[in-house]
Amino acid sequence: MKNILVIGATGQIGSELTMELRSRYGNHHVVAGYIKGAEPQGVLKESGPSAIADVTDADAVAKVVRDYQIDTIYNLAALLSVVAERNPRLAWKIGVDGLWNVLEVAREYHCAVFTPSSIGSFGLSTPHVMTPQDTIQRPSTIYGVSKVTTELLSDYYYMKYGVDTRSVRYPGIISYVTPPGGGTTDYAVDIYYYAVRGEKFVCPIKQGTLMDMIYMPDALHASIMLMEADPAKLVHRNAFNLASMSFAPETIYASIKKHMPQFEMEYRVDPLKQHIADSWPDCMDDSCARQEWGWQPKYDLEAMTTDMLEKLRLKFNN
Ligand code: AKB
Repeated sequence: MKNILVIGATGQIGSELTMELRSRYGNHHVVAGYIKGAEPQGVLKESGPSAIADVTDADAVAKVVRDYQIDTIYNLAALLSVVAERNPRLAWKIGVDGLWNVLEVAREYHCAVFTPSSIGSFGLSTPHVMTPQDTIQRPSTIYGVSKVTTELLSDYYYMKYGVDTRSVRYPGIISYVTPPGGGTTDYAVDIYYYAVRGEKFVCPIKQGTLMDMIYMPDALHASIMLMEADPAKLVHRNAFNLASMSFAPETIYASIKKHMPQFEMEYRVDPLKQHIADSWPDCMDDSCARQEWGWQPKYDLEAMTTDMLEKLRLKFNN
């Protein structure tokens, strides 16, 4: 990777991935791609180049790729599961038609492409415990349908045109920097904000609902590691199960309570979020990622809670 374009650079993952890539490859080698109305701010804007890169406009993406001699694209443009369910057409336009545009540009300009998939690519008929790498993928959400399609389309471009496509199935990502917007796993981020602000948390997910989660530093590390991996060792490409920790609401609550005994939580289940959560794995088997490119997470729930609380206290000055 010499010159990298991050599409969706001002989003939850993109804002941190862009900065991490800049620290590794040099500020001027990483372009923050954004859409109108979501311009980079602060250090993201000042530390390196940025350009409009809207996946629904193939010419605009091609121009950035040409202007900056891009050889690797991180395509993070997507709507998360809950918002996608409210606007399925837009979710498809960004997630699938957008990827098609990116892959066409990548084919023409010989770029490698990373397009994340998700635990959302699985459905009720998928084995929920230690979900295998290769298994049933019949999701019931448009988010899942588009994620399965992006996995297949990425494989297709690799097989037919030799485009170097790679991907992981992200669990719910937890971070203290940029809040997520409209995901089913967002509760596991929100809960820390409520705890640090000293407020009671109302959990939209039922007790006992297990989902895979990952702390942002591990998610970033995995995404970069995979793109740097030796292609000769990759049996799979789109997309690797990526696991780190799996917990239910009562477990993350207990983890926070160890640091803040006065913290309170009650349940008020959101039917849409619960329906989506119930269709996703309890925990994935990520042994292919471990074997093929050496994936190994650093954070478990306790280490993440300690770091999240510390960083959020600094952020809110309390
Ligand atoms: C969501 O909840 O929609 C995302 C995901 C797990 O893909 N965080």
